[in-house]
Amino acid sequence: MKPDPSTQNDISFDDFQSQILQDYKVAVTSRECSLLGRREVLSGKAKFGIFGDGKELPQLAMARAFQDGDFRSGYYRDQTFMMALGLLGPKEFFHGLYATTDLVKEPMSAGRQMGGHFMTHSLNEDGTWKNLTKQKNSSADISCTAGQMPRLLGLAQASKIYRSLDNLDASNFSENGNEVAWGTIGNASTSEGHFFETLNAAGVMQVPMVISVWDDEYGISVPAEFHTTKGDISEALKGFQRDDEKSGYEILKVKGWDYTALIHAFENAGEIARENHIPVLIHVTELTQPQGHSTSGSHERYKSAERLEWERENDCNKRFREWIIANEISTEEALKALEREIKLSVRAAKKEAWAEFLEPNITAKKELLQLLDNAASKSPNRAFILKLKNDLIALDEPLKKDLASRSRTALRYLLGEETSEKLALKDWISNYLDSAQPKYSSHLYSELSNNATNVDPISPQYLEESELVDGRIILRDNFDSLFEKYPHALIFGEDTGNIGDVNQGLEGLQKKYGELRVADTGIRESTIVGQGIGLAMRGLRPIAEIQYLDYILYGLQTLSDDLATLLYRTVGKQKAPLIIRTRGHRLEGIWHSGSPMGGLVHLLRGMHILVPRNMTQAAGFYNTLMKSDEPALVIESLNGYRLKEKKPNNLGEFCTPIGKVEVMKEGSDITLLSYGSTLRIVEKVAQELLEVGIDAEVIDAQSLLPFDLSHDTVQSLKKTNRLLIVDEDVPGGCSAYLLQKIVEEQQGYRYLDSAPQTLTAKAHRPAYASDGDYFSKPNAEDIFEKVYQIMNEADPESFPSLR
Ligand SMILES: Cc1ncc(C[n+]2csc(CCOP(=O)(O)OP(=O)(O)O)c2C)c(N)n1
Ligand SMILES: [Mg+2]
Repeated sequence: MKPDPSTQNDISFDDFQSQILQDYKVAVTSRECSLLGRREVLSGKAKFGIFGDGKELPQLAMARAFQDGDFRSGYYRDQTFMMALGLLGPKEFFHGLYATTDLVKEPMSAGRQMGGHFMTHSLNEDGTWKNLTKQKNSSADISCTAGQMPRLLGLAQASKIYRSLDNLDASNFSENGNEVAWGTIGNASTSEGHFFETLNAAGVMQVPMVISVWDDEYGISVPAEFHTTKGDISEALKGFQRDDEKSGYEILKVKGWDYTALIHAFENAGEIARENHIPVLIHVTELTQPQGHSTSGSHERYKSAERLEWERENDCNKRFREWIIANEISTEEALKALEREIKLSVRAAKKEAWAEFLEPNITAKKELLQLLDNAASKSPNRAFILKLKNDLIALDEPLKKDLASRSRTALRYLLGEETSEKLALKDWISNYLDSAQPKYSSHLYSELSNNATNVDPISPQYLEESELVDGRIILRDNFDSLFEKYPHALIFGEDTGNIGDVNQGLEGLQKKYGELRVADTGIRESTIVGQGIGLAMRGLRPIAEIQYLDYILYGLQTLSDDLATLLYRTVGKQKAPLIIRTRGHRLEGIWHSGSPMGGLVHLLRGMHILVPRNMTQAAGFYNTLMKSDEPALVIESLNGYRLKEKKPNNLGEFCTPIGKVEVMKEGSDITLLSYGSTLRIVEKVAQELLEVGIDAEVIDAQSLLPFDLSHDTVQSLKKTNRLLIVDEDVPGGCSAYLLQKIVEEQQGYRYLDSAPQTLTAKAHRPAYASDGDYFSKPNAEDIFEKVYQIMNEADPESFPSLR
């Protein structure tokens, strides 16, 4: 019986046959990589392994439906898909497993990510965009299960935006919005909120997204009935199915070992999504895990003998092979020969990769042995150094850490010696560390010349007759200028569109720029963030609004794990210049006056965090960020929208510098550093302090990440010799971060005559109403008394005790 090629797009039987054999070749290659990969981990050459075995067949089908310009947002099982598209070969696969730190050899992350995390390069060497419509794209994976989902929404929505807005230059990103965003997720991970949130949002927005669920009925050791209602995700999601009256999803269900059904399903899904921008869910069932979940344990511990037997019988590669033979596409002998050949070539690739991984270390080892020998020859501690040398000789397969650790230890035996041999060793160590460290630490922020901290500051300009207006008017009119100036800019969030945000900073702008550029969203913070990430990865300039800072916690996982790590984990090969706009600090109550800045500055390294004191400064930050290409969080002061500010006449142009503090009042007795809403109180108190003879210098931090790049704060300490940091975070929160920056990094301790101190909110959340605020956050009297107390301690005669 010959298989019927009629499910294909009218290809000949010969083509159909060679397509099948090509797919089989990839399936076997991928499987062989998984099998050998596991052994590499168990033998200690690689640290951890998680592989795509048992999921090969559906990925081949997905690859066949995937077109240039499309994007994948998937997870660690997708090696076969990457191989089928020619984006990953066996040698790169093993380089990934070993963590080779060379992006040419290990294009998925230069060893920063575990194997099984995939990406393609969106950016050229100089940071400019590649033409993404001419390549197959994979957004960089993250390990957190379902963490790939929020981003998928934005990747899909970008096609909709490009199809709908016609004044956009889409040349590198889209051809009439014809690109599909393909998501993959494990069955158990569909239990995560991110999955449901994304699913719902994409159904509402009707974007070209195809989500494939690889269902192997387990999430590590836990079977389906613990994860999913009815133990079956497509069954549970039936209400999402579109019908004649209402739009929704096309939901397909297909068995993971059924080649023709898979090809058919993915082709069908691709067409529906691509042409009509209808989201599709493909539930791929009956998949297996031939080697268990990962190298961390064996599945024999938790699967029954029957289940294990079923998995062996229904292994998708095995059934594909049987089908090929039964349908006379090839013969047992021919397949055996092919499999033998593949085995040999994968083994050879593995060997080559390991040799290439070791090669620089072996070279460095030779150099180091010579240097140790030289140093030992002149040292009274010769025996100890030679012991280190011999230990090193015994290491046939040295890691960088072996070399760094032994060479640094050797220096301890050379203490007090001043020979040229010791000097040579010292130099070698410094050079070695200097060249190794960036391989692990570069690209936390943009290393390009147009990065956000390099944007030239431009002051706001005022005319004599410039009017005083509510702060929100400055924001609104500045956004208006920005949307005019940047056709790729768009903003969205809860209540952002129709009413122009809850504080009317976007009043009237939806009418002017349309519902796609100034948009309302559902209440779903993590996919608001993900939407922004995906849009930004496809060349748009999104501003995602989180209604209140307190609710950023819902989006924090996506911000921290995905956005903040993107440039780092791709070594600068992908970027998402997303601006998060939110409002926080002082207002009222436990969930409307939060200022969890310590948490944010720690969890969002890789982003800029800006805390403007007023709306002019805020607008200036947006203008600066739009000129660069880095992700940032801008926190507007909740109680500042109705305060009067003078309206600049260069809206859209003036730029607040990032990483620069501003001295608000000069003084000689003490430096008061603050930011956001609290800064206003500090400024007021500084005036009151003058009345008791204390002349405080007041500094606005305004940019927390990065903070004070030119070290201006320590200049102030040189003058005042005293430091108080005031904020409304918890004790030991952001104020402790600032203290570390000033005292340690800027070496402020050298100039202090009093203990450096912090004044913060109470450790609990702020209580409601004016009294709640007074007793929860630092108030004017607290600040006054704290400063006075510091002065009293320093000079009790001039400043007798107050309270
Ligand atoms: C947020 C999060 N929780 C837990 C884990 C640990 N973990 C890794 S894989 C996994 C199971 C995932 O199962 P499933 O989604 O079915 O994918 P499969 O590995 O079976 O293909 C778990 C719990 C994780 N990586 N991320
Ligand atoms: Mg699973």
